[in-house]
Amino acid sequence: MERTLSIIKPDGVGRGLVGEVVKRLEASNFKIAAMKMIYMTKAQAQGFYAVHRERPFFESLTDFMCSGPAVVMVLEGEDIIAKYRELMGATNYKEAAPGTIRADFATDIEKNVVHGSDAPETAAFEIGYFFNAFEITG
Ligand code: IDP
Ligand code: MG
Repeated sequence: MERTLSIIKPDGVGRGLVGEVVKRLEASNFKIAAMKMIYMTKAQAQGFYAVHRERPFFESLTDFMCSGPAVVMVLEGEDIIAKYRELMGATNYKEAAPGTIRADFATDIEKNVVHGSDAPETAAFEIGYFFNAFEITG
């Protein structure tokens, strides 16, 4: 049993893709254990993406993440980290497999609609960053 953090990024929310993404999660039988809409501050985005602070795209990425509301979710299930990353597709939508969320909807390597944790340790940090235990229905 594993948990992962999913974010529908501001481009996804702004373009009206919340329903589409949630539909794909449910069609894959992924359990949504928590969900809410947030509007990140710059400091919150910088803390969330702290691992990328030395990367050239950090400033632009953190501006993007606080450019509008986002939907954060906790997904739960066996091997859910890998399964959700497969449903999302590669970071660069041009390299994402056909039928994945990013291949179908991303417009840019940065504006790629969704986020998903990449390992159990990062998932634990990312879930705790946005949710307290009472908000996760399990
Ligand atoms: P991931 O979201 O697939 O895990 P990461 O390498 O962790 O990809 O990068 C985090 C986010 O930073 C990406 O989802 C994307 O929005 C943005 N990003 C990654 N690489 C680049 C880049 O080369 N240019 C601009 N933005 C990037
Ligand atoms: Mg990542």
